[in-house]
Amino acid sequence: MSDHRFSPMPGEEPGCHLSKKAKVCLGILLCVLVAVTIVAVVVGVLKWPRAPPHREWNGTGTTPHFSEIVLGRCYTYTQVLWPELRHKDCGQIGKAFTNAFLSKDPCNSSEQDYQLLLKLTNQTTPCHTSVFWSKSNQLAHLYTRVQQDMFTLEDTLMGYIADGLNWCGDAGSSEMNYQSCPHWGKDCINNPKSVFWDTVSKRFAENACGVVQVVLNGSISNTFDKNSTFGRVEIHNLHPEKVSRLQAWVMHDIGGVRSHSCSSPLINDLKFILSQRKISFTCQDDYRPIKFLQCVKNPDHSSCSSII
Ligand code: N1C
Repeated sequence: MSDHRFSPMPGEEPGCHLSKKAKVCLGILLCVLVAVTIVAVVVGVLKWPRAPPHREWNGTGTTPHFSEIVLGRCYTYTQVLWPELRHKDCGQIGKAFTNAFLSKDPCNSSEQDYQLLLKLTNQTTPCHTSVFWSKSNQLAHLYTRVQQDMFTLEDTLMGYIADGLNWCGDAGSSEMNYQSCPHWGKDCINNPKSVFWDTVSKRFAENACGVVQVVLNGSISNTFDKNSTFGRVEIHNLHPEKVSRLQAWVMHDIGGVRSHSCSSPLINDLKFILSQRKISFTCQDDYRPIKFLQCVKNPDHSSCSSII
């Protein structure tokens, strides 16, 4: 008969036949193994190839939650404000926007980078509705907010999405740089944001037709600046076959200085450029509908009591 023993014999240790010495050795071996594993894990974590840190620039970094803001603004514009554009694919637009600058050298941005984004956001606005501006951002937008049939670039889908945001990436990383972005003057001119505004401003001007308007700031020294986006990009991209006239409104701050008016040589420079481009030009100081808006903010100023 076979020996079916389930309990140890007297004096025999249950289930284990190792000597005490062997057990100590095994314990030490186990400890060494655990220690080696811990060291290996720590070294592995420390030496794991991590994305190199972003370069440091002099400009403000990418706006926090950039992608979410772009997506939210796109849906607000296409689903709420202009439902005739509800067919626009905001997911694609968001991707095209980030792909335009992610994993790329932020000092080597080009018009080409934004071509898909431009295509996805194309939009036609009626003739006689384009409003350009230079150094008069707030006032020009107050004007088009009241005159709802007029459009600044920021009243179009692309301008609405990007207005006030910052963005840049890095050639060595697929992430956005939230710390800093190249500054136009201190780092490089071909940065993603400057190239973007030049590119979309060019398209905005190319698409304009009929009588177009520009709101200029007559209370600063560079009322018309040949190096501004308006002076450098937009006036040179208006199509004379489509644009019959540029109407300038030279606005002066309420109670502010009058640095330039329609009769200033600076405004003549603008007139001259347009005459060369075969576009007629008219100019008016302190256009009443816009002056009214300035007066809403300064109702007690003496210059506001006589405009009605
Ligand atoms: O350089 P600017 O003005 O003459 O540019 C304004 C001009 C407008 O007519 C717009 O169509 O160019 C277009 N444009 C914008 O719409 C825009 N939104 C925000 C140009 N720039 C725009 N920004 C930012 O303001 C951008 O960062 C750019 O550098 C400034 C230019 O403002 P500006 O000098 O007063």
